[in-house]
Amino acid sequence: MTGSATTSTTLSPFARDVLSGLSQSNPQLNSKWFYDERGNVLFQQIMQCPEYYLTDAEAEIYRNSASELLEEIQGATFDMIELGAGDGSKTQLLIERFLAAGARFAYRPIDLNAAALSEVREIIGLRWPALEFQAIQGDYFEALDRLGRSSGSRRRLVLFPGANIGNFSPGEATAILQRIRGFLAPGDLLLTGFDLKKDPAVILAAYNDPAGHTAAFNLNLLHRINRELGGNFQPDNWRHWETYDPASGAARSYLLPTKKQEVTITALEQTFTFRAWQAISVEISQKYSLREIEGMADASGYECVRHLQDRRGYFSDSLWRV
Ligand code: AVI
Repeated sequence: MTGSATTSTTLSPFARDVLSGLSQSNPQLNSKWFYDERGNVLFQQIMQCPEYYLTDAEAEIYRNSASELLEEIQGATFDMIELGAGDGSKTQLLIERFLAAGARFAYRPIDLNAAALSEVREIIGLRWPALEFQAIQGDYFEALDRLGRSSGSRRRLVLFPGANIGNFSPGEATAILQRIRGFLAPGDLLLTGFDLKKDPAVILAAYNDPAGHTAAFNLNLLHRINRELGGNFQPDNWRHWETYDPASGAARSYLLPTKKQEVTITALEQTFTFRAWQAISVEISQKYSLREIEGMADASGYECVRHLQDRRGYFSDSLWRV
């Protein structure tokens, strides 16, 4: 890959990230940019694929774990803060069970996607109009900043669902979990969804569904660059490629050009040349063992209280306490 010309205009965060990612000798794009309007639709389709076991596994855990969570909260009034709420459907399983058990709590979902949050607001308003509800639009830490530090007078139960933590390297994940801890007080709880190490064939199938939803989701990033930054990627000349390393637990997605490509991105005033089969790395989906999760709790300043798992042992929502 080679770049030519320089850019002097002020770039959007997306443009800046694309410029720095594609300028590296091993080019990369950050998976956080997958989620434009089209990307959100494609991700919903992935979550409905039979091969993508993560969503059902976590829903099963949420359906079966309300009483264990309430046991740890010990009757306190609490704020349930959700990082990356999406459509909130899994969390509604918990809310339903918490309310049936007489728990006293407010629900405060955080998400970048304003449309998803207003859908959640509407559903919660219809199903449980008396439930204290506050949707906060923004990235996790902006939103947590707005909520302020935990006073300790009202417990916090922070949900970090969906194996979103897996989209960061283990080092970055530890730093994020440490940072979340800064918003919590002793006794507060964090429930994080981790996808577990398992049969590599099961993992590879989840990120390589035969219907092609995952390929379309990843390739949408090239379309997004074309749409928003005036790029001329030819997505038909790129292939989605998934790998899984059972030793490290890293599932990685790449986009590979099937022949040499010259791509001009107008907003960056740059032309990038990709050799045939020169990979752009686009996503990590890190898998963990229970021991690694416990080590991460330790390294980020929590006590690991328990692992809540689905019956197949594919996924763990691990409960940590400050
Ligand atoms: C959002 N995140 C946890 C998903 C995952 O499993 O890494 C994103 C995804 N990428 C491809 N399929 C799903």
